Amino acid sequence: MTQPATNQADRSPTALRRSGSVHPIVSGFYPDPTICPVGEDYYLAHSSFEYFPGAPIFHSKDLVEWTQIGNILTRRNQFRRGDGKPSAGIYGSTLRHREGRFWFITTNVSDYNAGQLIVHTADPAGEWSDPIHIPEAIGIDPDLCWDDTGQCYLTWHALDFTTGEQSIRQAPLDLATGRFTAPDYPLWQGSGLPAAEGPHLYQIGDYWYLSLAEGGTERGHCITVARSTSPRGPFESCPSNPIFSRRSTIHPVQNVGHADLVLTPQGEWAAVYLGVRPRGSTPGFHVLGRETFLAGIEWRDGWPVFVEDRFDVPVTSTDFFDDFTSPELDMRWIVPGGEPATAVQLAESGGITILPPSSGGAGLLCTRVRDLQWTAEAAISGSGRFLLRLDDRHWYGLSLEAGRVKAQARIGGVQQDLAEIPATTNIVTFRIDVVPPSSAPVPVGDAGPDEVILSLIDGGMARELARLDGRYLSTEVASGFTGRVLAVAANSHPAVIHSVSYQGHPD
Ligand code: 6LW
Repeated sequence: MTQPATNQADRSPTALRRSGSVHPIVSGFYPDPTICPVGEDYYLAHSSFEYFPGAPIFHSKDLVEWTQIGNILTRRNQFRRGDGKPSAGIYGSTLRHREGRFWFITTNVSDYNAGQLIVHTADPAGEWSDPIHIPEAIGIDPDLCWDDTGQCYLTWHALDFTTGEQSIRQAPLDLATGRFTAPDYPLWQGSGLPAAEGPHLYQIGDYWYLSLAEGGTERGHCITVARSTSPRGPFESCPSNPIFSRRSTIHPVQNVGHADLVLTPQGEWAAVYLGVRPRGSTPGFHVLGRETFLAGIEWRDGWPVFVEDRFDVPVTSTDFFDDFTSPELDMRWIVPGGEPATAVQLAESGGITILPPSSGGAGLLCTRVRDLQWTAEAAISGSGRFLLRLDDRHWYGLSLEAGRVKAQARIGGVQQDLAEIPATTNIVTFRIDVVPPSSAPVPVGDAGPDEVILSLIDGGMARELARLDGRYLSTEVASGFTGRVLAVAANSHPAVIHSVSYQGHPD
């Protein structure tokens, strides 16, 4: 039986919408959060899958307001490309700080035979080290902890990528070499639900607490915990597991799991965790990927209890205007399966040239969508595309080539031109609007999560070329672990992108 995560008397949708747990602290496709405190500061990192640079890292002073300070994996020798397929690449991770140094351990599933991957640094906003691989630890979701003797332990979700056999395992680790200093062994395997993942160990008082995500990262996701007097176990399962879940509830944030606990300088505990905001008629469609949320943690009878509305999380602006005049690309820009340096040339007069894939580059540049409703525009000349994409088989967009403007859609194996008109100016401005669905998601309705409007700005007015159901750009339809991104791309010729603007429209 799940303990009531809070003592809220009123759990109606209206009441829940007022609770601070409705808004993410980092909105958009920033999943698998891992957090560490350093003095009065907090640092937060995320999985990033096939996108490069990988593992975005954020900073905060209050756990609520976060600013991205960089990406951890910025060199290909840290993040070997592999097949670059959708939802491959960088999975769940752990960020820790010890004796003046930051440690980040993760899995590149595009290079899974290399085992877990560790990088470290003294400056989290700067360059991180070359990788230390741990070939004895095949699987995902690695965690690092240290006991009072300074012995480091690697705990991870051992996964045989061919047989699918899986378990939570641990080994004492030599961080300098990435080698086990003794054979690995099984640890607590969770409360019995499938997909026990995301292990994190914390030494708190007389106990070592081991938290897990169980149930899989969909609607059955939950957080469980066990404790022991040793990091090696044996572990005692919490009698009220799962200690946090939204399964079988009407809460607007679902799929909650994959938590990491953090101790504040004031001696209180909190937790970051992932969740999704599904919209539309059943089964509900989430389009921004898994986002990062914040809860308080109270201790009752020696066990952690989630207090989901401890923090009031405001909606913060995610708006931007980029004319690419800065000497380097802004850290928001990422490339699926490739690297910006081979896809993009900064033009001296501002703007960028995106080279077509035939040149050997990825042919596009992306940035995460961070709001449920928003408007974006891109000024393009010559040849080019402006897309809302989930992956290379699920996207809606506008294309300029040979003086012709097209609205297009790709859903799975089907691609369709939806409208075609002549371009009326050398530099065209494409606009994408995402708005609520026109049909209300009544209990038995068939509404998608939103509608995507593709327009050409013509004579200062938005000329609508297509209006599409957003459900086909959701994770429930496309599958995988990522979320929507905005993309500017080349056609068969190089694209000149003069500027991109984005404006969120909060609920
Ligand atoms: C993550 C693991 C998971 O590493 O999905 O569903 C993986 N659970 O914890 C990618 O987010």
